[in-house]
Amino acid sequence: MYSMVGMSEPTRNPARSTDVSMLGLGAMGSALTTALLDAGRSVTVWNRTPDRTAGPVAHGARAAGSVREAVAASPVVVTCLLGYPSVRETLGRAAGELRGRTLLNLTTTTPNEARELSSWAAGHGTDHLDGAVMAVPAMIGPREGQILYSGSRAAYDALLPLLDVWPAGEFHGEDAGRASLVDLAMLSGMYQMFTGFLHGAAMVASLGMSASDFAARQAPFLSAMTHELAGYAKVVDGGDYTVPGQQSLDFSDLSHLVRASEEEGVDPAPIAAVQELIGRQIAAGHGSEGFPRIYESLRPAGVTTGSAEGGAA
Ligand code: FVH
Repeated sequence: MYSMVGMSEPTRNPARSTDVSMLGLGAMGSALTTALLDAGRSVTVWNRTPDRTAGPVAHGARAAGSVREAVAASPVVVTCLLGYPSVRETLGRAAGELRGRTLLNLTTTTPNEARELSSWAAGHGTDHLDGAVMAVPAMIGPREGQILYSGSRAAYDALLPLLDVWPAGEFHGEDAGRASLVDLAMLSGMYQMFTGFLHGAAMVASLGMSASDFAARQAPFLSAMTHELAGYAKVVDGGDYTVPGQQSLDFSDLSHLVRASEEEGVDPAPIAAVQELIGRQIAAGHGSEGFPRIYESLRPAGVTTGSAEGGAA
């Protein structure tokens, strides 16, 4: 395994050397550890609450008594903790042990936090790869879903045989923040869809329609509507919102949806936010242009889209 990641064996405590050290045994860290063990990898585990090491140890993992001991035990250190502060706090306790090892962070962070972690790791002689897990714990063993990676290409290439026991990986380039950004952008769409569904379910509650009834109608409708995404994307990438055949912003006025929500005593916030974006573009004189024009109210100034280079590396 050491030759696999192109590293020498750690000099500290070689008798306890393992392939991977997993810091964090929550739902996700435990699932990742189980997959590694099932694939025949040796794993040292550490968790803030030591009781949680019992399951992985019964499965064949070795428990470390401290973060330092865990980091020293393997050439590859994986963090799967709550958030960025817990990663920095935990690794900070073993900073002196990190030199020459590879750090794979699978904790959700913002893009800038991932970049900051990368700089911090480099300062401690550690190659850093960041991963965004797009799967729930139950999907790890069956290799469903996906894990996006960015950061050190050398680390990604060297770790490939190890990463192969988890859901399919996709490398997004050497900017450590990229995987996180793509992941969070995807989640933004998902949460707004869920919120839209819950808002609709609240609107029909006065009819006595259960949320389950509504979900049975909403799911196939939303599923059919996702076919529109590619067309919207083409207009956005082309930058011409006057392309014929689109639903115009004037036609997309949603004030009746806002009023209907209010009539039902339902907070219109989710749909009112969309209406506000439409209104801004209409007020700016773009009412005859297509619905995707609201992208212009959202995109960062000075950044244009339309480049195929924006995908995975
Ligand atoms: N679970 C999921 O479906 C999602 C899927 C997408 C990616 N996420 C991210 O994965 C990270 C870990 O998530 P998790 O599901 O394992 O989370 P928990 O079960 O809540 O476990 C949290 C672990 O973090 C430890 N921890 C918390 N704070 C600290 C701290 N200050 N210092 C050290 N460790 C800390 C906690 O330890 P303990 O409470 O057992 O002592 C757990 O090991 C996460 O970034 C998700 O966004 C999962």
